[in-house]
Amino acid sequence: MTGLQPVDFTKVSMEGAFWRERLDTVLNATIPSQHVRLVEYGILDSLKLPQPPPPLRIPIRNHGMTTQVFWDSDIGKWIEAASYALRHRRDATIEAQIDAIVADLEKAQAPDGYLNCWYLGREPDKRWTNLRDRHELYCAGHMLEGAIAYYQATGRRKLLDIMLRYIDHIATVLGPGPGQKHGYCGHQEIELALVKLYRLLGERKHLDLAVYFIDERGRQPPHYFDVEAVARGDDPKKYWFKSHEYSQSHKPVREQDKAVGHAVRAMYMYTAMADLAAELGDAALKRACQVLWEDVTSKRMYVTGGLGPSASNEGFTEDYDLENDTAYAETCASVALIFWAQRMVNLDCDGKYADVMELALFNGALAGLSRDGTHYFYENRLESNGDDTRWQWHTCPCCTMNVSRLVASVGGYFYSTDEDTIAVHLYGGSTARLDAGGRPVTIRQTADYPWSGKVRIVVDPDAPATFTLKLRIPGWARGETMRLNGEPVDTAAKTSGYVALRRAWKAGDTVEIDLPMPAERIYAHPDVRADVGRVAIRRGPLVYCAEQPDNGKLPVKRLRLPRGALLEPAERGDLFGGIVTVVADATAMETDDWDGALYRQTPAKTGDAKLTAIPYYLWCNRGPGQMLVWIPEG
Ligand code: FUB
Ligand code: ZN
Repeated sequence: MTGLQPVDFTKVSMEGAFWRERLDTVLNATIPSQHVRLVEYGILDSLKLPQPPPPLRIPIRNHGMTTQVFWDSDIGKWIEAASYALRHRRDATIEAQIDAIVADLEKAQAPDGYLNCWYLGREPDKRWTNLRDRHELYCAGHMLEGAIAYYQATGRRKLLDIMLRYIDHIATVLGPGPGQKHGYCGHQEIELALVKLYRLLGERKHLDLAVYFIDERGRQPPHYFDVEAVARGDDPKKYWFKSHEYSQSHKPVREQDKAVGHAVRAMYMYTAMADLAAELGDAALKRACQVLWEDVTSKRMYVTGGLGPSASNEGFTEDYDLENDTAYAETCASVALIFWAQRMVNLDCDGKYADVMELALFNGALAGLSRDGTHYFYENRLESNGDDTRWQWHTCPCCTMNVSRLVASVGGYFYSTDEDTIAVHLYGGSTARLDAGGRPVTIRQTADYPWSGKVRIVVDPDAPATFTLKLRIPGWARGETMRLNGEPVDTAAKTSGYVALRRAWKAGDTVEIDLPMPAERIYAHPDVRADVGRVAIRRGPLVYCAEQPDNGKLPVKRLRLPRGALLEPAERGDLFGGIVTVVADATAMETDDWDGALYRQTPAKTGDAKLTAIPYYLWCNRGPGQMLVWIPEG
């Protein structure tokens, strides 16, 4: 495998207030409450086979699908999140809950290894007839990730063995051989799960299957999804989503240079491509990832790290089409962008990837989870009229467990290593037990990140050792300083966003980094029509928004931020357990002299106002209300 290796989250203990709070909330509230919902909504019952299937809980919609088809994936994702929780602390209740699921899966599994509870329960003779829409392999991928995580947490193999049998079955049905279906999943996911399995067990057949799915995708003519549509008696021209761009199967993956279609599918696929580029040293796959990265981040990403403006395809549309009040920006897409960014940073150790990983983590993804840990956003608007509310559950609960598995394993995004390097990608109070080429090293970060950019890092190798410590200087940082044992370090000498300190490290060596965090204005490219004449506020890694509860009775949408107004950070111990807000002298458009007119010849008068902005990820925790990320300027 080429490049850096990520450091497992179990090696990084989160101690700083910010991540400790989010992590404890997810462990104590989110993951247990998700199990309650899986029971309440009949999702776990769907594993209890054989039995006559009850009526659908979620009716078939006009595109011929019910999200109930992929309930197995929701269960797999919960097992994964819950298993990560177990690696923080064992919990007999959670283990019993997972074991009960495993017992049901064991009973449900067909003698040939097949295991998809939708098909086994409802359409037993239609297995593998609609890879395009029906998520069979997607479900297998998530269940496999759950099985790997549970095995790693407890050493219990039953679920892993069940899934190994299923994967063997999949490899007999699908593949390049005669008599096999030359198909792949309409919703990518299994590819990255198979790479995880390969990394766990080292069996080449699992990597080969991932390679097959990636290489076969988009090969045509004929297109596999059209062939299977005809075979099941459907007209491929009547495909609801019209184009195979929806599932990124419109051309072979190495030829793709634009991020198109469904955003979560795209991100999972790019993640697997980057994984395979690292495993195989495949330069063409790596190049495709780099080209797609530039496309996504230079023309198709929200300032929050959200992806996909459109609800109709849950994904990408046109360059610079980044509407705010209708933004889809699914939580899953930001979570999956973090996965992809992590793979890219390990391929190249370039800070531009870590910058986006951090952006999506603190903004697009975290916004998906409420402060109490039991309410969610699926769509992440960047502007609200006050009609958005967080929900407790969803007919499509994919985002809930994506955000819990992310937060439960957040320490895994902080570091990576190779035999001679420890790279620090993220900052935050933590203690990490790492290994630089067989030399054990403890790294302690003391920081009040993301509220302050002052970070103190103590490096404690078990025995003096020579290696390179790479420290990321975030792309947003200006005027940063660094000291090593009190001596200034020239941060201008950084390469690709990282300062590399190579030396014989000894216990107690200390690096102090100061990343000044002024609140600053961000402007969008002029072709982002939705943001013309508007400005966003960012401080460090956090994007801010103006939300109604902090801005009095005046509707937030009437606020304007003058170009010259000072943006002042303000510590607010009374809000959300202690945060930094940004305040500014603003103006507000007045309406009291409009006398009911809709139009008139003169613009609205403006009066003085005060603007208070909070971190975007915290919005809509005090009930619905107006919210703006992009504030009109002037
Ligand atoms: O289709 C499975 C998941 O549900 C997708 O990743 C989400 O976008 C939602 O459609
Ligand atoms: Zn989702």
